[in-house]
Amino acid sequence: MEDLLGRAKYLLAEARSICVLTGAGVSAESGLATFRDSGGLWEQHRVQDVATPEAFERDPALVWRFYNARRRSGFSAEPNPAHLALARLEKSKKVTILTQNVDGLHSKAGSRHVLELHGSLRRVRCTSCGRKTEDDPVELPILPRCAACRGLLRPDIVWFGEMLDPAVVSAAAEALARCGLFMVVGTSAQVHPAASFAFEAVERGIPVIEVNKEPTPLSRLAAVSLLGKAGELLPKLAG
Ligand code: BV8
Ligand code: ZN
Repeated sequence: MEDLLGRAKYLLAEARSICVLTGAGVSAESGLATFRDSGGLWEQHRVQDVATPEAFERDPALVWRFYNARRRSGFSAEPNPAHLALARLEKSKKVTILTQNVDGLHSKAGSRHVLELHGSLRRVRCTSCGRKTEDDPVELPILPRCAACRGLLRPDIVWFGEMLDPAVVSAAAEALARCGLFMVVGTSAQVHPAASFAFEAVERGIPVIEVNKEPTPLSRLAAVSLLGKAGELLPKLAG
């Protein structure tokens, strides 16, 4: 492991511009549940019941109860040493974070260039007029209504089967095109198109450092795959 850490440190020292793709594992040590691990969110809820547009059409109250609970835990969570190490990296490197997380913890830790690929728990969007708002109370009434037009509000989150915001995707593609190192932290690398950015980096010959508690489909393609907790490894790697 020391050798691998040394190799990762070398790759990091060499790079001026870095992209970091993060997933639920980076927030696990902040006390937030991941999705696909044992005890994760998808063990307690079926994806089709809470994270698709069809689920929201069928039973918006069920979906809102799920997201009110996520808002409760997400709003009170604090960044952990992994988020803080990534934020500190910005002092010496150009860092763009591509996160699949909707918890806002990278920004809370001080990272300034964060692309939220799957939206944000803090924002809601009107299903009638499209108006977006944030900083509502933590728990929204069921069912929450738009202040402008009384339309039904939904979480401003990208559900399965929905398109990612094209502006966010193109900003991520630009960051990927100019980076000299791609890091992947705490994601099972199974959800696309988010995971595709990491595979695209491999195809372009950009070195990839992966940090994860367990191997993923990306591990054998990465230049260095570090197995362990993000909150322990990232401070060692990034200083
Ligand atoms: C779309 C929001 C176009 C909810 C989420 C190509 C191939 C195959 C399938 C597809 C494909 N392209 C599209 C698809 C379909 C689908 C998809 O990817 N399906 C997969 C699962 C088969 N994708 C889509 O639908 C996307 N849209 O493609 O649009 C389109 C549109 C219409 C018609 C056709 C095409 C939209 C995807 C958005 C999904 N939204 N959720 C919410 O958050 O409330 S996904 C959900 O998964 C979360 O957002 C989460 O961020 C994301 C990824 O999960 P991870 O973050 O990786 O979490 P996971 O639990 O899996 O893993 C945690 C990891 O951390 C583990 O590896 C664990 O070992 C590690 N870990 C744990 N603790 C630690 C740790 N590591 C380090 N330290 C620790 N302490
Ligand atoms: Zn409205």
